Amino acid sequence: MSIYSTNSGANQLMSDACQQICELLRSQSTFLVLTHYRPDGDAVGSQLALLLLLKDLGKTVEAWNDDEVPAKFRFLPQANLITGPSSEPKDFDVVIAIDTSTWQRVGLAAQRIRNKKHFINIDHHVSNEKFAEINWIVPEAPAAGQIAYDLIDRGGFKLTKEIATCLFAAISTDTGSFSYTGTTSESLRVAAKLVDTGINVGEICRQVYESYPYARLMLLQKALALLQLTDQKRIAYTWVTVEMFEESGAKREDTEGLIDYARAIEGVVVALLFEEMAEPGKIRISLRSKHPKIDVNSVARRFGGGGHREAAGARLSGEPHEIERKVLAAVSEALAAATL
Ligand SMILES: [Mn+2]
Repeated sequence: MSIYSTNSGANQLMSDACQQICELLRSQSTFLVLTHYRPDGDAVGSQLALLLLLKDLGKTVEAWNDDEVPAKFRFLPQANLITGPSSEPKDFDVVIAIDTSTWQRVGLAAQRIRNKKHFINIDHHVSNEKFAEINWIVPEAPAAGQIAYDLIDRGGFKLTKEIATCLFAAISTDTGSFSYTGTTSESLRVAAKLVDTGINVGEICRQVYESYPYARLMLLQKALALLQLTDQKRIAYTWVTVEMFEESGAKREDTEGLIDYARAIEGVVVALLFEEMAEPGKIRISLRSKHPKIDVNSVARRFGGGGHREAAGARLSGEPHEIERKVLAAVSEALAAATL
């Protein structure tokens, strides 16, 4: 019984997708598991869980990412099996993308697939473009890892301690340690099942949340120094610049979670982080909403991005101040329209 099964037609469709995916996992031989570049905990955890599952099923499986596994997730079982994309195009029976809202977000990997017989897309982003042949999109799941759990459960596959470790890291990070609005009783039930396999919750959380490099703190210090409040202190935003990365020695992956400091300020409804990319003129924006009436996914979509109602992002090109002005105006407009 699916944890998402209801009598609605949409859920019936999803459940069919799950069934089709289970059949392909059993019947096919060679697999490639992909997720988005700049992977977060949910991306790495879900990707690894599928890789481990397929290995346990005796399949030939690869997992690629344009970017390295962030240091704090390298403790995950067999994280070293995630490699860069193959230098030569390769054939696979099945290509799976997980936690990836658009096919473009798998990056270079897309160009290194020659033939694929089947194409699966498993995701929880409401903005998912349903780019594959089989699309299993569950926007109500707070983490892709929770959908991966459902797949294992419904498929009758073995939930090993290694897989459970990956899924716990995935769900824990995407729910803000089971604290964001999207966290449901199902998330907690799934977490309980994962803990039942004997995983070490304390150790996983210590690795993920209490093992930050000192350089990240130095980057945070610089970002907090630039923090601004606007719109009757309902919008908090800050910047991380190329210069700040150079001065602090922090890596790109170290920006993960920085926005939470802005988000956590009393009275703040929307938090924004502007990040200057290495490529000149490119800015990455992250948005967080603390109010159910404010949908930052729709704000991000105006700038060619997307995500979830409470957490979204986009990449823009242009002059930094001009981008800041445009994006803040859009957020301000969303606040005014919501009449909080
Ligand atoms: Mn996710």
